[in-house]
Amino acid sequence: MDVLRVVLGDQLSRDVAALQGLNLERDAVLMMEVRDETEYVPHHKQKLVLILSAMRHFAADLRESGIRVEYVELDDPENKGSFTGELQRAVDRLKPRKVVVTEPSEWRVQQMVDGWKTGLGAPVEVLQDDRFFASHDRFTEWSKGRKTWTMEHFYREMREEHDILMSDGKPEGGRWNFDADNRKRLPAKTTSPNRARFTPDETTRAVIEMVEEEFPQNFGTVEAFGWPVTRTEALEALDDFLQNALPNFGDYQDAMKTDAPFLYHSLIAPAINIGLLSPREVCIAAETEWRSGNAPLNAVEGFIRQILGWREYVRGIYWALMPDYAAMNALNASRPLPEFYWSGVTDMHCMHQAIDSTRHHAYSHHIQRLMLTGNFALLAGVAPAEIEQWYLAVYADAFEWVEMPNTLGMAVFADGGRMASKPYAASGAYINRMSDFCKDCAYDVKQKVGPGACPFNAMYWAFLIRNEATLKGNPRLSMPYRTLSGWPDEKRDTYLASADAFLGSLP
Ligand code: FAD
Ligand code: DLZ
Ligand code: SF4
Repeated sequence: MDVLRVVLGDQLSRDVAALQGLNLERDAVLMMEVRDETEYVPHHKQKLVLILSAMRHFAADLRESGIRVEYVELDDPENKGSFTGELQRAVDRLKPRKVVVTEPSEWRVQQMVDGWKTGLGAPVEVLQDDRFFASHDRFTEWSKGRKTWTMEHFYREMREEHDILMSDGKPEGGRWNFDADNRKRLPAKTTSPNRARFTPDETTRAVIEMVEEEFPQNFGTVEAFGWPVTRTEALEALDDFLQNALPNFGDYQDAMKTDAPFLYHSLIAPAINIGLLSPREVCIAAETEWRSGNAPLNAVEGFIRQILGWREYVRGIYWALMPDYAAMNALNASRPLPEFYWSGVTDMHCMHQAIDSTRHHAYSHHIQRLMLTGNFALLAGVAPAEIEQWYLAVYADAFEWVEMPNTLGMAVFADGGRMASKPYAASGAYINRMSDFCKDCAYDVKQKVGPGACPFNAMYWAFLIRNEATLKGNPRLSMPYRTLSGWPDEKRDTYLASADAFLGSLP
Protein backbone atom coordinates (compact mmCIF):
# COMPACT_ATOMS: atom_id res chain seq x y z
CA MET A 1 0.00 0.00 0.00
CA ASP A 2 1.42 3.34 -0.98
CA VAL A 3 -0.80 6.21 0.20
CA LEU A 4 -3.76 5.93 2.58
CA ARG A 5 -6.04 8.88 1.81
CA VAL A 6 -8.40 9.92 4.60
CA VAL A 7 -11.74 11.51 3.66
CA LEU A 8 -13.81 12.98 6.50
CA GLY A 9 -17.59 13.33 6.48
CA ASP A 10 -17.57 16.93 5.28
CA GLN A 11 -14.96 16.33 2.56
CA LEU A 12 -17.18 14.53 0.05
CA SER A 13 -15.78 16.21 -3.06
CA ARG A 14 -14.10 14.23 -5.83
CA ASP A 15 -11.47 16.95 -6.15
CA VAL A 16 -10.79 17.36 -2.41
CA ALA A 17 -7.03 17.78 -1.80
CA ALA A 18 -6.50 14.30 -0.28
CA LEU A 19 -7.84 12.64 -3.44
CA GLN A 20 -5.70 14.61 -5.88
CA GLY A 21 -3.06 12.43 -7.56
CA LEU A 22 -4.62 9.18 -6.32
CA ASN A 23 -3.07 6.02 -7.80
CA LEU A 24 -5.72 3.38 -8.55
CA GLU A 25 -3.36 0.43 -8.17
CA ARG A 26 -1.45 1.44 -5.08
CA ASP A 27 -3.57 3.77 -2.94
CA ALA A 28 -6.69 3.39 -0.82
CA VAL A 29 -9.23 5.78 0.66
CA LEU A 30 -10.23 5.53 4.31
CA MET A 31 -13.70 6.68 5.44
CA MET A 32 -14.88 6.22 9.01
CA GLU A 33 -18.28 6.37 10.68
CA VAL A 34 -17.38 6.86 14.34
CA ARG A 35 -19.24 7.42 17.64
CA ASP A 36 -17.00 10.37 18.59
CA GLU A 37 -18.46 12.27 15.65
CA THR A 38 -22.05 11.07 15.93
CA GLU A 39 -22.14 11.93 19.63
CA TYR A 40 -20.09 15.11 20.25
CA VAL A 41 -23.44 16.94 20.31
CA PRO A 42 -26.94 15.39 20.20
CA HIS A 43 -27.24 15.89 16.44
CA HIS A 44 -30.67 16.21 14.82
CA LYS A 45 -31.62 12.82 13.40
CA GLN A 46 -31.72 14.29 9.87
CA LYS A 47 -28.18 15.64 10.22
CA LEU A 48 -26.95 12.15 11.12
CA VAL A 49 -28.86 10.64 8.20
CA LEU A 50 -27.54 13.27 5.79
CA ILE A 51 -23.89 12.82 6.69
CA LEU A 52 -23.82 9.04 7.00
CA SER A 53 -25.90 8.49 3.87
CA ALA A 54 -23.84 10.99 1.86
CA MET A 55 -20.64 9.28 3.07
CA ARG A 56 -21.95 5.86 1.98
CA HIS A 57 -23.01 7.21 -1.43
CA PHE A 58 -19.66 8.90 -1.88
CA ALA A 59 -17.80 5.68 -1.03
CA ALA A 60 -19.94 3.75 -3.52
CA ASP A 61 -19.21 6.34 -6.18
CA LEU A 62 -15.44 6.09 -5.55
CA ARG A 63 -15.62 2.30 -5.76
CA GLU A 64 -17.47 2.53 -9.05
CA SER A 65 -14.49 4.46 -10.38
CA GLY A 66 -12.21 1.58 -9.40
CA ILE A 67 -10.88 3.18 -6.23
CA ARG A 68 -10.19 0.95 -3.23
CA VAL A 69 -12.20 2.25 -0.28
CA GLU A 70 -11.72 1.07 3.28
CA TYR A 71 -15.09 2.03 4.80
CA VAL A 72 -15.95 1.48 8.46
CA GLU A 73 -19.63 1.48 9.35
CA LEU A 74 -20.85 2.71 12.71
CA ASP A 75 -22.14 -0.68 13.84
CA ASP A 76 -19.02 -2.63 12.79
CA PRO A 77 -18.10 -4.61 15.97
CA GLU A 78 -14.40 -3.79 15.36
CA ASN A 79 -15.10 -0.04 15.15
CA LYS A 80 -12.90 1.80 17.68
CA GLY A 81 -15.28 4.77 17.83
CA SER A 82 -12.81 7.53 17.00
CA PHE A 83 -10.98 8.85 13.94
CA THR A 84 -7.66 8.23 15.68
CA GLY A 85 -8.54 4.69 16.74
CA GLU A 86 -9.81 3.78 13.28
CA LEU A 87 -6.87 5.35 11.46
CA GLN A 88 -4.45 3.48 13.72
CA ARG A 89 -6.29 0.23 13.00
CA ALA A 90 -6.11 0.91 9.25
CA VAL A 91 -2.40 1.82 9.39
CA ASP A 92 -1.60 -1.38 11.35
CA ARG A 93 -3.57 -3.44 8.83
CA LEU A 94 -2.53 -1.80 5.56
CA LYS A 95 0.96 -0.51 6.42
CA PRO A 96 0.86 2.48 4.06
CA ARG A 97 4.02 4.39 3.12
CA LYS A 98 2.21 7.55 4.20
CA VAL A 99 -1.17 8.93 5.23
CA VAL A 100 -2.65 11.97 3.49
CA VAL A 101 -5.53 14.02 4.88
CA THR A 102 -7.13 17.33 3.93
CA GLU A 103 -7.07 19.82 6.82
CA PRO A 104 -10.25 19.37 8.87
CA SER A 105 -12.78 22.15 9.04
CA GLU A 106 -13.09 22.17 12.83
CA TRP A 107 -10.71 22.89 15.68
CA ARG A 108 -11.71 19.77 17.60
CA VAL A 109 -10.69 17.49 14.73
CA GLN A 110 -7.59 19.56 13.94
CA GLN A 111 -6.36 18.70 17.46
CA MET A 112 -6.78 15.00 16.64
CA VAL A 113 -4.95 15.37 13.33
CA ASP A 114 -2.07 17.13 15.10
CA GLY A 115 -1.77 14.05 17.31
CA TRP A 116 -1.46 11.80 14.25
CA LYS A 117 1.91 13.32 13.42
CA THR A 118 3.56 11.27 16.16
CA GLY A 119 3.24 7.60 16.98
CA LEU A 120 0.92 6.44 14.20
CA GLY A 121 3.62 4.34 12.53
CA ALA A 122 3.34 6.19 9.21
CA PRO A 123 4.11 9.80 8.28
CA VAL A 124 1.07 12.07 7.89
CA GLU A 125 0.75 14.81 5.30
CA VAL A 126 -1.95 17.43 5.94
CA LEU A 127 -3.06 19.29 2.83
CA GLN A 128 -4.71 22.68 2.59
CA ASP A 129 -8.46 22.58 1.86
CA ASP A 130 -8.56 24.44 -1.43
CA ARG A 131 -12.37 24.30 -1.75
CA PHE A 132 -12.63 27.72 -0.07
CA PHE A 133 -12.03 31.05 -1.79
CA ALA A 134 -9.71 32.26 0.98
CA SER A 135 -7.05 30.12 2.63
CA HIS A 136 -6.24 30.63 6.32
CA ASP A 137 -3.16 32.60 5.26
CA ARG A 138 -5.24 34.81 2.97
CA PHE A 139 -7.61 35.72 5.82
CA THR A 140 -4.65 36.41 8.14
CA GLU A 141 -3.10 38.66 5.50
CA TRP A 142 -6.41 40.57 5.20
CA SER A 143 -7.09 40.86 8.95
CA LYS A 144 -3.54 41.62 10.13
CA GLY A 145 -3.23 45.17 11.40
CA ARG A 146 -6.93 46.02 10.96
CA LYS A 147 -8.69 47.41 13.99
CA THR A 148 -12.09 46.19 12.86
CA TRP A 149 -12.80 43.15 10.75
CA THR A 150 -15.70 44.35 8.65
CA MET A 151 -17.27 41.68 6.45
CA GLU A 152 -18.14 44.17 3.72
CA HIS A 153 -14.46 45.14 3.26
CA PHE A 154 -13.38 41.51 3.11
CA TYR A 155 -16.17 40.74 0.63
CA ARG A 156 -15.12 43.51 -1.74
CA GLU A 157 -11.56 42.17 -1.84
CA MET A 158 -12.90 38.69 -2.56
CA ARG A 159 -15.08 40.04 -5.40
CA GLU A 160 -12.07 41.71 -7.00
CA GLU A 161 -9.68 38.85 -6.37
CA HIS A 162 -12.00 36.22 -7.85
CA ASP A 163 -13.47 38.46 -10.51
CA ILE A 164 -17.07 37.75 -9.53
CA LEU A 165 -19.77 40.24 -10.55
CA MET A 166 -17.06 42.62 -11.76
CA SER A 167 -16.62 44.62 -14.93
CA ASP A 168 -13.35 46.43 -15.73
CA GLY A 169 -12.36 46.36 -12.07
CA LYS A 170 -15.67 47.89 -10.96
CA PRO A 171 -18.64 46.19 -9.29
CA GLU A 172 -21.44 45.33 -11.71
CA GLY A 173 -24.34 47.77 -11.42
CA GLY A 174 -22.03 50.44 -9.96
CA ARG A 175 -22.54 49.32 -6.36
CA TRP A 176 -21.00 46.61 -4.21
CA ASN A 177 -24.12 45.94 -2.18
CA PHE A 178 -27.79 46.02 -3.14
CA ASP A 179 -29.25 45.38 0.29
CA ALA A 180 -31.14 48.66 0.19
CA ASP A 181 -33.36 47.03 -2.49
CA ASN A 182 -33.87 43.87 -0.42
CA ARG A 183 -35.62 43.02 2.83
CA LYS A 184 -39.20 43.46 1.67
CA ARG A 185 -42.20 42.04 3.47
CA LEU A 186 -43.98 39.26 1.56
CA PRO A 187 -47.26 40.33 -0.04
CA ALA A 188 -50.11 38.63 1.88
CA LYS A 189 -51.27 36.42 -0.99
CA THR A 190 -47.83 35.06 -1.95
CA THR A 191 -47.71 31.29 -2.28
CA SER A 192 -44.19 30.09 -1.72
CA PRO A 193 -42.67 27.96 -4.51
CA ASN A 194 -42.50 24.17 -4.30
CA ARG A 195 -38.91 23.18 -3.74
CA ALA A 196 -36.93 20.16 -4.87
CA ARG A 197 -36.79 17.56 -2.13
CA PHE A 198 -35.28 14.11 -2.59
CA THR A 199 -36.99 10.83 -1.72
CA PRO A 200 -34.70 8.58 0.34
CA ASP A 201 -33.27 5.68 -1.68
CA GLU A 202 -32.37 2.26 -0.27
CA THR A 203 -29.06 3.48 1.22
CA THR A 204 -30.70 6.47 2.92
CA ARG A 205 -33.57 4.32 4.17
CA ALA A 206 -31.09 1.91 5.77
CA VAL A 207 -29.35 4.83 7.50
CA ILE A 208 -32.70 6.22 8.67
CA GLU A 209 -33.51 2.85 10.24
CA MET A 210 -30.11 2.72 11.92
CA VAL A 211 -30.41 6.29 13.24
CA GLU A 212 -33.90 5.63 14.62
CA GLU A 213 -32.57 2.53 16.35
CA GLU A 214 -29.27 3.94 17.65
CA PHE A 215 -30.31 7.53 18.42
CA PRO A 216 -34.00 7.30 19.39
CA GLN A 217 -33.76 10.18 21.89
CA ASN A 218 -32.09 12.65 19.54
CA PHE A 219 -33.87 15.82 18.52
CA GLY A 220 -36.00 16.00 15.39
CA THR A 221 -38.04 13.80 13.11
CA VAL A 222 -36.94 11.99 9.94
CA GLU A 223 -40.27 11.61 8.09
CA ALA A 224 -39.73 14.71 5.93
CA PHE A 225 -36.07 13.96 5.13
CA GLY A 226 -35.45 15.42 1.67
CA TRP A 227 -31.81 16.58 1.62
CA PRO A 228 -29.60 15.82 -1.36
CA VAL A 229 -27.14 13.04 -0.46
CA THR A 230 -25.24 12.74 -3.77
CA ARG A 231 -23.56 15.20 -6.08
CA THR A 232 -26.21 14.55 -8.74
CA GLU A 233 -28.99 15.43 -6.30
CA ALA A 234 -27.10 18.46 -5.03
CA LEU A 235 -26.77 19.79 -8.59
CA GLU A 236 -30.52 19.26 -9.02
CA ALA A 237 -31.17 21.19 -5.80
CA LEU A 238 -28.96 24.03 -7.04
CA ASP A 239 -30.78 24.09 -10.35
CA ASP A 240 -34.15 24.17 -8.58
CA PHE A 241 -33.00 27.19 -6.60
CA LEU A 242 -31.68 29.00 -9.66
CA GLN A 243 -34.91 28.43 -11.62
CA ASN A 244 -37.54 28.78 -8.92
CA ALA A 245 -36.23 30.96 -6.14
CA LEU A 246 -33.15 33.03 -6.98
CA PRO A 247 -35.04 35.83 -8.77
CA ASN A 248 -36.94 36.55 -5.52
CA PHE A 249 -34.08 35.74 -3.13
CA GLY A 250 -33.06 39.36 -2.59
CA ASP A 251 -36.49 40.90 -2.22
CA TYR A 252 -37.73 38.38 0.34
CA GLN A 253 -34.47 37.31 1.98
CA ASP A 254 -35.58 38.57 5.40
CA ALA A 255 -39.29 37.70 5.12
CA MET A 256 -40.97 35.06 7.27
CA LYS A 257 -44.29 33.33 6.71
CA THR A 258 -46.42 30.81 8.60
CA ASP A 259 -45.85 27.20 7.47
CA ALA A 260 -43.40 28.31 4.77
CA PRO A 261 -39.98 27.39 6.12
CA PHE A 262 -38.06 27.57 2.83
CA LEU A 263 -39.51 30.52 0.86
CA TYR A 264 -36.86 31.70 -1.64
CA HIS A 265 -33.79 30.44 0.19
CA SER A 266 -31.37 28.14 -1.60
CA LEU A 267 -31.40 25.19 0.87
CA ILE A 268 -27.90 24.31 -0.29
CA ALA A 269 -25.86 24.92 2.88
CA PRO A 270 -25.93 21.22 3.88
CA ALA A 271 -24.67 20.19 0.41
CA ILE A 272 -21.96 22.87 0.26
CA ASN A 273 -20.78 22.19 3.79
CA ILE A 274 -20.25 18.46 3.22
CA GLY A 275 -18.61 19.00 -0.17
CA LEU A 276 -21.31 17.97 -2.65
CA LEU A 277 -21.27 21.46 -4.19
CA SER A 278 -18.37 23.86 -4.40
CA PRO A 279 -18.89 27.46 -3.29
CA ARG A 280 -17.16 28.62 -6.44
CA GLU A 281 -19.46 26.75 -8.83
CA VAL A 282 -22.50 28.01 -6.91
CA CYS A 283 -21.39 31.66 -7.17
CA ILE A 284 -20.58 31.29 -10.86
CA ALA A 285 -23.95 29.64 -11.54
CA ALA A 286 -25.76 32.53 -9.83
CA GLU A 287 -23.70 35.12 -11.72
CA THR A 288 -24.54 33.35 -14.99
CA GLU A 289 -28.26 33.67 -14.19
CA TRP A 290 -27.84 37.43 -13.94
CA ARG A 291 -25.69 37.69 -17.08
CA SER A 292 -28.36 35.69 -18.97
CA GLY A 293 -31.09 38.03 -17.79
CA ASN A 294 -32.86 35.38 -15.67
CA ALA A 295 -32.42 36.99 -12.26
CA PRO A 296 -32.04 40.59 -11.07
CA LEU A 297 -28.79 41.96 -9.71
CA ASN A 298 -30.11 42.66 -6.20
CA ALA A 299 -30.95 38.94 -5.84
CA VAL A 300 -27.73 37.63 -7.36
CA GLU A 301 -25.41 40.04 -5.56
CA GLY A 302 -27.21 39.36 -2.25
CA PHE A 303 -26.88 35.62 -2.73
CA ILE A 304 -23.23 35.71 -3.79
CA ARG A 305 -22.42 37.95 -0.80
CA GLN A 306 -23.68 35.22 1.55
CA ILE A 307 -21.23 32.71 0.11
CA LEU A 308 -18.23 34.67 -1.14
CA GLY A 309 -18.58 37.14 1.73
CA TRP A 310 -20.20 35.78 4.88
CA ARG A 311 -19.28 32.11 4.55
CA GLU A 312 -15.60 32.80 3.91
CA TYR A 313 -15.48 35.56 6.50
CA VAL A 314 -16.92 33.46 9.36
CA ARG A 315 -14.44 30.71 8.55
CA GLY A 316 -11.64 33.25 8.83
CA ILE A 317 -12.98 34.53 12.16
CA TYR A 318 -13.28 31.00 13.53
CA TRP A 319 -9.72 29.98 12.72
CA ALA A 320 -8.27 33.34 13.73
CA LEU A 321 -9.89 33.32 17.18
CA MET A 322 -10.16 29.66 18.21
CA PRO A 323 -9.86 28.15 20.77
CA ASP A 324 -10.52 31.25 22.94
CA TYR A 325 -13.52 32.19 20.81
CA ALA A 326 -15.60 29.28 22.16
CA ALA A 327 -15.53 30.68 25.71
CA MET A 328 -16.41 34.31 24.91
CA ASN A 329 -19.28 35.85 26.88
CA ALA A 330 -19.02 39.63 26.58
CA LEU A 331 -22.45 40.25 28.10
CA ASN A 332 -21.98 37.75 30.95
CA ALA A 333 -25.13 35.91 29.98
CA SER A 334 -25.91 32.89 32.14
CA ARG A 335 -29.54 31.77 31.77
CA PRO A 336 -30.06 28.09 30.91
CA LEU A 337 -31.58 27.43 27.49
CA PRO A 338 -35.39 27.33 27.91
CA GLU A 339 -36.91 23.89 27.39
CA PHE A 340 -39.11 25.02 24.51
CA TYR A 341 -36.05 25.21 22.22
CA TRP A 342 -36.16 21.40 22.26
CA SER A 343 -39.90 20.78 22.55
CA GLY A 344 -41.24 23.61 20.37
CA VAL A 345 -44.03 24.00 22.94
CA THR A 346 -44.59 27.74 23.40
CA ASP A 347 -47.42 30.20 22.89
CA MET A 348 -45.09 32.50 20.96
CA HIS A 349 -46.20 31.74 17.43
CA CYS A 350 -42.99 33.00 15.82
CA MET A 351 -40.77 30.83 18.02
CA HIS A 352 -43.04 27.85 17.57
CA GLN A 353 -42.81 28.22 13.77
CA ALA A 354 -39.00 28.46 13.78
CA ILE A 355 -38.54 25.52 16.14
CA ASP A 356 -41.16 23.41 14.38
CA SER A 357 -39.41 23.70 11.01
CA THR A 358 -36.14 22.94 12.81
CA ARG A 359 -37.67 19.74 14.21
CA HIS A 360 -39.24 18.60 10.94
CA HIS A 361 -36.61 19.72 8.44
CA ALA A 362 -33.38 20.35 10.41
CA TYR A 363 -33.70 23.77 8.81
CA SER A 364 -34.85 27.25 9.46
CA HIS A 365 -33.71 30.15 7.35
CA HIS A 366 -31.22 32.82 8.31
CA ILE A 367 -33.65 35.41 9.64
CA GLN A 368 -35.46 32.82 11.73
CA ARG A 369 -32.10 31.79 13.20
CA LEU A 370 -30.89 35.34 13.74
CA MET A 371 -34.02 37.31 14.61
CA LEU A 372 -36.15 34.64 16.31
CA THR A 373 -34.17 31.91 18.08
CA GLY A 374 -31.01 34.06 18.20
CA ASN A 375 -32.74 37.30 19.19
CA PHE A 376 -34.70 35.54 21.93
CA ALA A 377 -31.51 33.98 23.37
CA LEU A 378 -29.76 37.37 23.23
CA LEU A 379 -32.60 39.27 24.94
CA ALA A 380 -33.16 36.53 27.53
CA GLY A 381 -29.45 36.39 28.38
CA VAL A 382 -29.05 32.69 27.59
CA ALA A 383 -25.52 31.41 28.28
CA PRO A 384 -23.67 31.60 24.91
CA ALA A 385 -22.27 28.08 25.22
CA GLU A 386 -25.79 26.64 25.69
CA ILE A 387 -27.35 28.32 22.67
CA GLU A 388 -24.20 27.59 20.65
CA GLN A 389 -24.49 23.86 21.36
CA TRP A 390 -28.17 23.99 20.39
CA TYR A 391 -27.42 25.47 16.95
CA LEU A 392 -24.60 22.98 16.46
CA ALA A 393 -26.99 20.11 17.13
CA VAL A 394 -30.18 21.04 15.34
CA TYR A 395 -29.40 22.07 11.75
CA ALA A 396 -28.47 19.80 8.86
CA ASP A 397 -25.83 22.36 7.83
CA ALA A 398 -24.32 22.78 11.32
CA PHE A 399 -20.55 22.56 11.50
CA GLU A 400 -18.73 24.41 14.24
CA TRP A 401 -16.54 26.55 11.95
CA VAL A 402 -19.60 28.23 10.45
CA GLU A 403 -22.10 27.84 13.28
CA MET A 404 -19.98 29.21 16.13
CA PRO A 405 -19.19 32.68 14.72
CA ASN A 406 -22.78 33.04 13.54
CA THR A 407 -24.03 32.23 17.03
CA LEU A 408 -21.46 33.84 19.30
CA GLY A 409 -20.59 36.74 17.00
CA MET A 410 -23.75 37.51 15.12
CA ALA A 411 -26.67 36.24 17.18
CA VAL A 412 -25.75 36.77 20.84
CA PHE A 413 -22.91 39.33 20.70
CA ALA A 414 -20.76 37.11 22.93
CA ASP A 415 -17.60 38.29 21.15
CA GLY A 416 -18.32 41.87 22.16
CA GLY A 417 -18.46 43.13 18.57
CA ARG A 418 -15.63 41.36 16.73
CA MET A 419 -18.18 40.46 14.03
CA ALA A 420 -21.26 42.64 14.46
CA SER A 421 -21.10 46.38 15.06
CA LYS A 422 -24.12 46.11 17.35
CA PRO A 423 -26.26 43.34 18.82
CA TYR A 424 -29.06 42.15 16.53
CA ALA A 425 -31.66 42.94 19.20
CA ALA A 426 -35.25 43.54 18.12
CA SER A 427 -38.68 43.89 19.68
CA GLY A 428 -41.94 42.39 18.42
CA ALA A 429 -42.41 45.28 15.98
CA TYR A 430 -39.59 43.96 13.76
CA ILE A 431 -41.01 40.43 13.75
CA ASN A 432 -44.46 41.80 12.97
CA ARG A 433 -43.07 43.88 10.10
CA MET A 434 -41.21 40.95 8.51
CA SER A 435 -43.77 38.16 9.01
CA ASP A 436 -47.42 37.18 9.29
CA PHE A 437 -46.85 35.45 12.64
CA CYS A 438 -48.28 37.99 15.07
CA LYS A 439 -51.88 37.84 13.91
CA ASP A 440 -52.11 34.20 15.04
CA CYS A 441 -50.24 34.61 18.31
CA ALA A 442 -51.51 34.25 21.85
CA TYR A 443 -49.65 37.46 22.67
CA ASP A 444 -50.41 40.99 21.50
CA VAL A 445 -47.52 42.52 19.59
CA LYS A 446 -48.83 46.04 20.20
CA GLN A 447 -48.92 45.60 23.98
CA LYS A 448 -45.63 46.50 25.66
CA VAL A 449 -45.85 45.01 29.15
CA GLY A 450 -48.01 42.63 31.17
CA PRO A 451 -49.03 38.99 30.82
CA GLY A 452 -50.71 39.36 27.40
CA ALA A 453 -47.96 41.51 25.86
CA CYS A 454 -45.56 40.19 23.23
CA PRO A 455 -42.61 38.96 25.34
CA PHE A 456 -40.10 40.39 22.87
CA ASN A 457 -41.23 43.94 23.76
CA ALA A 458 -40.39 44.01 27.46
CA MET A 459 -37.39 41.73 26.89
CA TYR A 460 -35.95 44.15 24.32
CA TRP A 461 -35.99 47.12 26.68
CA ALA A 462 -34.94 45.05 29.68
CA PHE A 463 -31.94 43.85 27.64
CA LEU A 464 -30.90 47.43 26.87
CA ILE A 465 -31.38 48.50 30.49
CA ARG A 466 -29.44 45.54 31.91
CA ASN A 467 -26.56 45.99 29.48
CA GLU A 468 -26.49 49.77 29.59
CA ALA A 469 -22.95 49.98 30.97
CA THR A 470 -21.58 47.86 28.12
CA LEU A 471 -23.72 49.02 25.20
CA LYS A 472 -24.66 52.66 25.80
CA GLY A 473 -21.51 54.00 24.14
CA ASN A 474 -22.25 52.11 20.89
CA PRO A 475 -23.12 54.77 18.31
CA ARG A 476 -25.42 52.35 16.51
CA LEU A 477 -27.56 52.10 19.65
CA SER A 478 -27.77 55.82 20.31
CA MET A 479 -31.43 56.00 19.27
CA PRO A 480 -32.88 53.47 21.73
CA TYR A 481 -30.63 54.75 24.52
CA ARG A 482 -31.83 58.29 23.83
CA THR A 483 -35.40 57.00 24.19
CA LEU A 484 -34.47 55.20 27.42
CA SER A 485 -32.89 58.33 28.87
CA GLY A 486 -36.35 59.92 28.85
CA TRP A 487 -37.91 57.07 30.86
CA PRO A 488 -38.68 57.59 34.57
CA ASP A 489 -37.41 54.88 36.93
CA GLU A 490 -40.91 53.44 37.44
CA LYS A 491 -41.26 52.82 33.71
CA ARG A 492 -37.90 51.04 33.58
CA ASP A 493 -38.93 48.94 36.57
CA THR A 494 -42.22 47.99 34.92
CA TYR A 495 -40.41 46.73 31.80
CA LEU A 496 -37.81 44.87 33.85
CA ALA A 497 -40.52 43.27 35.98
CA SER A 498 -42.56 42.28 32.93
CA ALA A 499 -39.55 40.64 31.25
CA ASP A 500 -38.60 38.87 34.47
CA ALA A 501 -42.14 37.61 35.03
CA PHE A 502 -42.21 36.10 31.55
CA LEU A 503 -38.73 34.60 31.73
CA GLY A 504 -39.32 33.35 35.25
CA SER A 505 -42.41 31.47 34.07
CA LEU A 506 -40.45 29.45 31.50
CA PRO A 507 -39.48 25.88 32.33
P1 FAD B 1 -29.42 30.90 1.87
O1 FAD B 1 -30.19 31.89 2.66
O2 FAD B 1 -29.99 30.49 0.59
O3 FAD B 1 -27.95 31.49 1.65
C1 FAD B 1 -27.10 30.99 0.63
C2 FAD B 1 -25.84 30.39 1.19
O4 FAD B 1 -25.03 31.40 1.74
C3 FAD B 1 -26.03 29.38 2.31
O5 FAD B 1 -26.30 28.10 1.79
C4 FAD B 1 -24.71 29.44 3.03
O6 FAD B 1 -23.75 28.61 2.43
C5 FAD B 1 -24.28 30.89 2.84
N1 FAD B 1 -24.61 31.72 4.00
C6 FAD B 1 -25.69 32.51 4.17
N2 FAD B 1 -25.60 33.20 5.31
C7 FAD B 1 -24.45 32.81 5.89
C8 FAD B 1 -23.79 33.15 7.10
N3 FAD B 1 -24.29 34.05 7.95
N4 FAD B 1 -22.64 32.54 7.40
C9 FAD B 1 -22.11 31.62 6.56
N5 FAD B 1 -22.66 31.27 5.40
C10 FAD B 1 -23.81 31.86 5.07
N6 FAD B 1 -24.83 28.34 8.23
C11 FAD B 1 -24.28 27.13 8.05
O7 FAD B 1 -23.93 26.77 6.94
N7 FAD B 1 -24.10 26.29 9.11
C12 FAD B 1 -24.48 26.64 10.37
O8 FAD B 1 -24.30 25.85 11.29
C13 FAD B 1 -25.08 27.91 10.57
N8 FAD B 1 -25.48 28.29 11.80
C14 FAD B 1 -26.04 29.53 11.97
C15 FAD B 1 -26.41 29.93 13.26
C16 FAD B 1 -26.96 31.18 13.46
C17 FAD B 1 -27.31 31.62 14.84
C18 FAD B 1 -27.16 32.04 12.37
C19 FAD B 1 -27.74 33.39 12.59
C20 FAD B 1 -26.80 31.65 11.10
C21 FAD B 1 -26.23 30.40 10.87
N9 FAD B 1 -25.83 29.98 9.60
C22 FAD B 1 -25.25 28.76 9.44
C23 FAD B 1 -25.90 30.89 8.44
C24 FAD B 1 -27.21 30.79 7.63
O9 FAD B 1 -28.31 30.98 8.48
C25 FAD B 1 -27.32 29.46 6.90
O10 FAD B 1 -26.19 29.28 6.09
C26 FAD B 1 -28.55 29.42 5.99
O11 FAD B 1 -29.71 29.68 6.74
C27 FAD B 1 -28.63 28.08 5.29
O12 FAD B 1 -29.77 28.02 4.50
P2 FAD B 1 -29.73 28.20 2.92
O13 FAD B 1 -28.76 27.24 2.35
O14 FAD B 1 -31.13 28.13 2.44
O15 FAD B 1 -29.11 29.65 2.80
C1 DLZ C 1 -20.91 15.49 11.74
C2 DLZ C 1 -20.38 14.12 11.46
C3 DLZ C 1 -21.02 13.00 11.96
C4 DLZ C 1 -22.29 13.09 12.70
N1 DLZ C 1 -20.52 11.77 11.79
C5 DLZ C 1 -19.37 11.62 11.08
C6 DLZ C 1 -18.76 10.35 10.92
O1 DLZ C 1 -19.23 9.34 11.42
N2 DLZ C 1 -17.63 10.28 10.19
C7 DLZ C 1 -17.05 11.35 9.62
O2 DLZ C 1 -16.04 11.23 8.93
N3 DLZ C 1 -17.58 12.57 9.80
C8 DLZ C 1 -18.72 12.73 10.51
N4 DLZ C 1 -19.24 13.96 10.73
C9 DLZ C 1 -18.53 15.10 10.16
C10 DLZ C 1 -17.28 15.38 10.96
O3 DLZ C 1 -17.62 15.75 12.27
C11 DLZ C 1 -16.52 16.48 10.23
O4 DLZ C 1 -16.22 16.06 8.96
C12 DLZ C 1 -15.22 16.76 10.83
O5 DLZ C 1 -15.41 16.97 12.14
C13 DLZ C 1 -14.58 17.97 10.19
O6 DLZ C 1 -13.86 18.67 11.09
FE1 SF4 D 1 -43.77 36.55 18.19
FE2 SF4 D 1 -44.59 38.57 19.73
FE3 SF4 D 1 -45.52 38.33 17.26
FE4 SF4 D 1 -46.22 36.56 19.13
S1 SF4 D 1 -46.71 38.73 19.11
S2 SF4 D 1 -45.61 36.11 17.03
S3 SF4 D 1 -44.37 36.43 20.34
S4 SF4 D 1 -43.40 38.73 17.85
